Amino acid sequence: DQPAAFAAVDLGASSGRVIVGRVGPGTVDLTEVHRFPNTPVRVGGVLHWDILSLYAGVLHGLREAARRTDGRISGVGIDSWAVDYGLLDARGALLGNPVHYRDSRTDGIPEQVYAAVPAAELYAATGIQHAPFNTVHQLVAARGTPQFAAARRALLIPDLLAYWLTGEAGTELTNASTTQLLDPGTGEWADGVAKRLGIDTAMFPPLRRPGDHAGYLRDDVLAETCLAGPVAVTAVGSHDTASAVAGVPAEGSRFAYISSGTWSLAGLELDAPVRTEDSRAANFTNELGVDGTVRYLRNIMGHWLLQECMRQWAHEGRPQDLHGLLAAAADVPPLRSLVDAGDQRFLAPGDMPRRIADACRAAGDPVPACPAEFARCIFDSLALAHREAVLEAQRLSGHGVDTVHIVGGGAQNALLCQATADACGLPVVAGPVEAAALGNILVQARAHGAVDGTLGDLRSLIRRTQQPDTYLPRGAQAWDAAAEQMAARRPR
Ligand code: ADP
Ligand code: LRH
Repeated sequence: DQPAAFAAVDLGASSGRVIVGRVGPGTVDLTEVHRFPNTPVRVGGVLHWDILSLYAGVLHGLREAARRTDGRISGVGIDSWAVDYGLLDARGALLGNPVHYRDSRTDGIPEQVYAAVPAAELYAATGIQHAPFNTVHQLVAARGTPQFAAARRALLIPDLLAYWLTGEAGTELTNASTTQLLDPGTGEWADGVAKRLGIDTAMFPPLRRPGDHAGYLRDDVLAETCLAGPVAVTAVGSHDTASAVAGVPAEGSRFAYISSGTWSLAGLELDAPVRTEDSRAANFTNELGVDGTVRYLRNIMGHWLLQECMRQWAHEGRPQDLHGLLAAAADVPPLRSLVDAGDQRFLAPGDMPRRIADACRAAGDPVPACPAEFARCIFDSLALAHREAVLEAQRLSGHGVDTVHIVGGGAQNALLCQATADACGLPVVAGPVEAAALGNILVQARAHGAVDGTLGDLRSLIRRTQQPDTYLPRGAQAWDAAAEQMAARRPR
């Protein structure tokens, strides 16, 4: 008997992938069947996601999944980046391309939001960090436009794709928590604050939880992908970071995680949200995870800093090869130039080398002079920000850790993994790279009865079937000094 096969659709900010996982008692075997670039498009001055191209990538991936499994997959689960949404009209047609969370339409909006609901109150109600891209700010920015007036429904990105695949609309809980309109304590909409902001949360269809049935692939989708029906779509942790944290191969609860891709999401898994004023001041967020967990974490700019440098260098006619750049960065002396990798000045797209150079100059650090020096500056800065997030999260939550897990594309970056181990003074366990797909697939497999158990049991299956790398910490003194310097630079 072949183990059951499930398809994970995992859309990251830099690429989308469809991964087939074969799951049975004691086995999880992943095959990437399709990967496609995720390239945003600026139209009329507004940065959009190319949602139809992404949907085409999903269909292509499902067709490829069918080819590899004789058309027989048991289920599909979808996860993607958080906060963004599409608006639908009364007949369910998409009104315009979803806007990218890095677009500038929310400039100045948080100030308007906080005038109506003070930041402290919004944090107490939702537990979500201040970030200009949160759905709440995007909805307030969109309010008053003809498009918004015509909208009857809002669907978060993975829910929109699931709607196109199944015809059924729902709002998956882990991603809903990133809207800054949900109470992470109750798992219900925070209607009190939403109303004061003129937002009707009923525009989001009913909530569903990871593991809930989310419909069956439509007949036209089955025909187009050559899959044999019925194929169930299961709600997974549809926020990619929720699925990635479910896919962390941790043992017990004394661990920190860093989901390292376009962003670094660094923090802890807790039983309950931390909504103190200290926590708000430190800009920690309380997003919901699978099985009622809370992802208490900080957003750090992550590999975005490097991706945007690479885009700029290519634009200037001097493209860089990632592997060559990583090797060259390893030869640059460490900790010479550091930037604050949490600084929202790095959020928008555009000439990243210049912004990094400006930040180094302003801090009195040597300005990186070549791509390898920029890369080193970025990895050291990320490692320092990882350390601060891991330490602060423990202090603010009272939950101690003895291991740091790095999952996602960045788990392949040995320089960053070692620097993070050194900076944190803790062992780093790196991998799996495709943790989000694993978390996605295991939640589906459990819903279908192909595996059973708690989140801890799913993680133990990952530990038994995947081979992570371990990086042991080497002397942390240089990092202690760097952390002090960085703290002294920040405005109080
Ligand atoms: P996202 O899900 O946000 O699109 P990923 O988890 O796919 O991101 O991670 C992408 C990042 O991983 C890239 O920006 C790149 O810097 C890093 N990465 C990818 N492959 C490698 C590799 N072989 N070695 C080191 N780093 C890598
Ligand atoms: C990572 C991610 C992150 C969010 C950001 C918008 O892909 O989902 O967790 O904060 O995108």
